[in-house]
Amino acid sequence: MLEHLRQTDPDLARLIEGELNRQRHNVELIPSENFVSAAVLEALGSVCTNKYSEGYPGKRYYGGQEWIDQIEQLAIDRAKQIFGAEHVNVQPLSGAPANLAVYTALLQPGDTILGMDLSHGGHLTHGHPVTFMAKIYNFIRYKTGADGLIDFENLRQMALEHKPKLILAGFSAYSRDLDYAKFKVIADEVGALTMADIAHIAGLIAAGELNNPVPIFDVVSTTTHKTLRGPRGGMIMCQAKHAKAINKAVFPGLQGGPHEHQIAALAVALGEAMTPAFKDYAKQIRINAKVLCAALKAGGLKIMHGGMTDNHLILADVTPLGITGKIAQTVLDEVSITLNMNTIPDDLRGPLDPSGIRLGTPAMTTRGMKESEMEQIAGLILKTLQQPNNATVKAEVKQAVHDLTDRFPLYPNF
Ligand code: DSN
Repeated sequence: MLEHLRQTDPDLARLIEGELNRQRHNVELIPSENFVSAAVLEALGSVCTNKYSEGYPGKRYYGGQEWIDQIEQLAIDRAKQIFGAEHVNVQPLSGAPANLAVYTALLQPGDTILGMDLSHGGHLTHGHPVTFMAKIYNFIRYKTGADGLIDFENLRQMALEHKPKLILAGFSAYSRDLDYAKFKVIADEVGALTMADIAHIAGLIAAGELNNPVPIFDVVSTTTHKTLRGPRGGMIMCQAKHAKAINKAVFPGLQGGPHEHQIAALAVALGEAMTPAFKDYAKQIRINAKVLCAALKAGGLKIMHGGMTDNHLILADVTPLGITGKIAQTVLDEVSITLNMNTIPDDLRGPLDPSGIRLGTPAMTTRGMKESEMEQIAGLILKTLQQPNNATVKAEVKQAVHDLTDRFPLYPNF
């Protein structure tokens, strides 16, 4: 890799090699990250980046689309088959633009959207006041209850009171599977449309490991680079009756020329997601998350959302150990273990120094790690967090992390 870049731009080549080495030697636990295959990287770095192709397959505004049309159609067809979708748009540049496109397609400015509160597991684009979307639409937010699970009674009361045009199911920091039928019943009761944002769990749904909202919801948005293990990007799946509105919202409503190199790489990832090996991968992600979760809980971390995980991620309160999420993230960075600090439901601390950490298993499962490695990683995390100021302990942990990652090579042929 980088054979040309090393010649033409050694400064940049050195920086990319630094990042590759970091990825090789770190235990990567940010639950939204993953390692794509070499085949996905090849498609992403392909000549498709040279092409403009505003429009959709068979209906473009520029000539020379005979190959690009087939590439985009292949991605669409694979996504339709995997998720059982009536219509798919693969052009959103990432998750936030995909969500904005859904709102643009289905709603008018000022309309009400009922989504999940950020500190309870939702996402910024589900209506956090700091987003531009929150200036356009009237977001109201449901929360989790005392048991750590989504409080459907409260959600229903909010829906009855506020009569949202759209009810949004989805999260970026919630560790349980969703009962989409329950959302649908409430939405039908108040005449709301249904949207799911499956950005974190698309790969687990693709493999049949988690419930699939696509057959019963109006629209489902996702990113393509998390558990789905594709390139950075977004995708919208919807019922046929919304197809025209969704397509118009993405282009020309919000975007210009699609990134066809990214769409080509998505086609590769979707092809991979159809294989038995990917099903095994998704199953192992969940097994690994359960093992990691149980070991951290046994070590004194307070696990949110009912004390367990159904999916790939874990949200844990680290304050029982006498530290904050920021301290945890910082000291774990020092020992080459990467995760992110995160607020916990109704956190009394702020997002820049919250009470919790969020971690997950997609990336390390891609490396081939299984239950015993998860036990080991949990032990290394706990050892570090129990003595965050002990330099000897941190040196030992860092060495153990490097020994562990060396046993599971990343991109061995580069
Ligand atoms: N940044 C992504 C995550 O980590 O969940 C979501 O946007």
